[in-house]
Amino acid sequence: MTEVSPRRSRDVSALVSRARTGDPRAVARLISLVESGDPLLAEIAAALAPYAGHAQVIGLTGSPGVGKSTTTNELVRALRAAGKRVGVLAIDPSSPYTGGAILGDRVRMQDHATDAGVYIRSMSSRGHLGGLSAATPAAVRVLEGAGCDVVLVETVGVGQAEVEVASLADTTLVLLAPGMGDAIQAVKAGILEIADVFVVNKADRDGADATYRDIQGMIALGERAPGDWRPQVVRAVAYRNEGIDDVLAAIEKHRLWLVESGGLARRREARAAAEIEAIALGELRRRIGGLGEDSALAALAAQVAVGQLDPYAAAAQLLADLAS
Ligand SMILES: Nc1nc2c(ncn2[C@@H]2O[C@H](COP(=O)(O)OP(=O)(O)O)[C@@H](O)[C@H]2O)c(=O)[nH]1
Ligand SMILES: [Mg+2]
Repeated sequence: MTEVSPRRSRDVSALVSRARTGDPRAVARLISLVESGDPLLAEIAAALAPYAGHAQVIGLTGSPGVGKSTTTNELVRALRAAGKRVGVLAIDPSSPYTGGAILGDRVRMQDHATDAGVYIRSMSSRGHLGGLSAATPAAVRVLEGAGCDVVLVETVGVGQAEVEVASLADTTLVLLAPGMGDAIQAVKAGILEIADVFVVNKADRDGADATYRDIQGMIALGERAPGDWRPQVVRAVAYRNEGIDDVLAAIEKHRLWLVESGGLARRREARAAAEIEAIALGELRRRIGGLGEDSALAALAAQVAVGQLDPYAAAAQLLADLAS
């Protein structure tokens, strides 16, 4: 089958149709297009819109080496056994498509390399035109469009962007491991607030009980209104496939809570709002342009620099010009 290189609208719909049948090359092409901020992005989004909201989106975050990819691999195995179609997005903070982490992810996830019911894709968190916060939801929509029942998004919980991405999931898992000071780090990085389920992985190691107690203690200190979700904590030894059923049970419990409390719709609306905002801000930035010689911004900057205009008035004028 020849590669469709979409230059025109009818190519986009052909590509989306092929992705709908689960054609992995069409899915790969669509994700590449959304990742690169292709001019056809808006058309792709329009073609995918009818399929939004079908997939359960699960985020996994935590420090490097804590066992996210191993856990993802085992979750994929369990979900496949349950007959689900699964998509995996591994967001990597290192340079695009190289870096040891992605190679490692590939190795750990290659159990599923020949399974047509699984689509695995690494995305770099660097160099996105619309930013990670725009590219990731778009990639999730591609996978939804391709008929995935569950989309797992693995992000390294180090930067704010990664935390934001994880928080855009329906259910967010935060992985901890003994002896990494992770519980304390999690609080510092604001990860505690986004966690629906904590997984104390590497429970085969010394200190797992202490980590488990630490995180339970921190959850107990958190303020919650009646009816709010209380984060679950489960132990796992991912590389031996131990505790994975407990992780899935906690995810399911959270999913039921989301449905019953109306939290699912709220989260998905928040996700859509963040997506719209990222796109609109990206567009604004594009329209304002750089400091090109003849840009409106450059002219205003010249006035502000010599005190002819204050920066607030200049910004107001810039926005007014954009609106007109
Ligand atoms: N001792 C122990 N090691 C594990 C466990 N789960 C994963 N690992 C190992 O930890 C290392 C990092 O795992 P990986 O899944 O790549 O972590 P990630 O960076 O969070 O994606 C690998 O060598 C795994 O084999 C576990 O439950 N116990
Ligand atoms: Mg990994």
